[in-house]
Amino acid sequence: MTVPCQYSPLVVRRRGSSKTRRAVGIPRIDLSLERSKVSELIVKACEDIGFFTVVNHGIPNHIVSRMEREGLDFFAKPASEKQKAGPPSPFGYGCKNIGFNGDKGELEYILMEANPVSVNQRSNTINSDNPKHFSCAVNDYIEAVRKVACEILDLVAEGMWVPDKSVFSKLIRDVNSDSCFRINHYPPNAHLESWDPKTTTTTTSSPPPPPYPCRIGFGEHSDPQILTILRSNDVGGLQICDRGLWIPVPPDPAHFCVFVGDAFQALTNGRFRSVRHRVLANYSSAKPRISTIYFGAPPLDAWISPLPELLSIHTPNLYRPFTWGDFKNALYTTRLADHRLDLFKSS
Ligand code: GA4
Repeated sequence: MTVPCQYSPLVVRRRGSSKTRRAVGIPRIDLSLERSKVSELIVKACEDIGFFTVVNHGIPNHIVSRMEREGLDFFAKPASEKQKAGPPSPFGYGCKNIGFNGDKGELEYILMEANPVSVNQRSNTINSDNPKHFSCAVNDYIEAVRKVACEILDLVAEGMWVPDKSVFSKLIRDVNSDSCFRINHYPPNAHLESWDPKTTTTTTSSPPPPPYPCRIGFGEHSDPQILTILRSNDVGGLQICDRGLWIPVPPDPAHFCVFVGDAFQALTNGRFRSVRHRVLANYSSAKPRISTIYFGAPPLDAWISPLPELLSIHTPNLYRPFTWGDFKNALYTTRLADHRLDLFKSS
């Protein structure tokens, strides 16, 4: 599917002569600020759009850059090599097919369970020359990102004045947590990639102007888990949906994007909104986009029921009780864009 690639003038301003585009309305939260302020800002962002970015998160640069390098090395391999790690069932290497129900996207990916035993096993097919390199990079990265995810969940509990501050984080800290990890790789913009100023016959020194035909890299959806933490290189393409408007998220390799997932929406009885998002491929860069994504999920047998503090006669439970396992079963019978939580609404 091809979609218009330009930014909407309604939501993006150009500032001064700099080329940076700043989306209006995307909360950017500095985790080093005063704790009560940070928790207030996080709760507000989860309620307003279900999305924010964080800076000063404390994840060391070397962990992030080693992860990116391992990912890029894998995707640079010949197709026949990469296919040894696939097809995804649902874990493994995938190319263009997403899930089991016919969804397609302009990307390649690796999907795996976010625990060291599974990561170590899978690394043998991903980097057979040096599986330890890959598994260490992934395990260190997941550990660092999970820590930030837990910290954010504790801040949420504090900001909502919930007595048990670890009520959310303990779900993803659990040894049986069903969290997963994904590396997505989107192709570069072929128009820019093939443009070479030395060989061009035109008199201009700039590449062909936009709009470029953009393709869907990863189609519109909400994440099913509790919290998602995404980091990308400096290539854009991610868009979040806020009140029907698609808002581009300016790429920044130093920040992490945080998404409220469906399970968090249910745990907060709809007070938080899981954010719908998508990624456009062939966007604005001659470089591929690479993103690493941690999906924090509870154990399969954990109940996803709202905190009692959030229920009252005026705010009854919006969803019937279900376990994360029940939700996962429903997940694989649906299409990417489906509103899966609706299947669990109370009658
Ligand atoms: C979307 C979020 C995560 O990437 C993911 C995806 C999963 C997959 O790629 O296997 C799903 C998708 C995601 C939701 C609906 C089903 C399952 C593809 C798909 C069509 C890993 C997840 O947990 O749910």
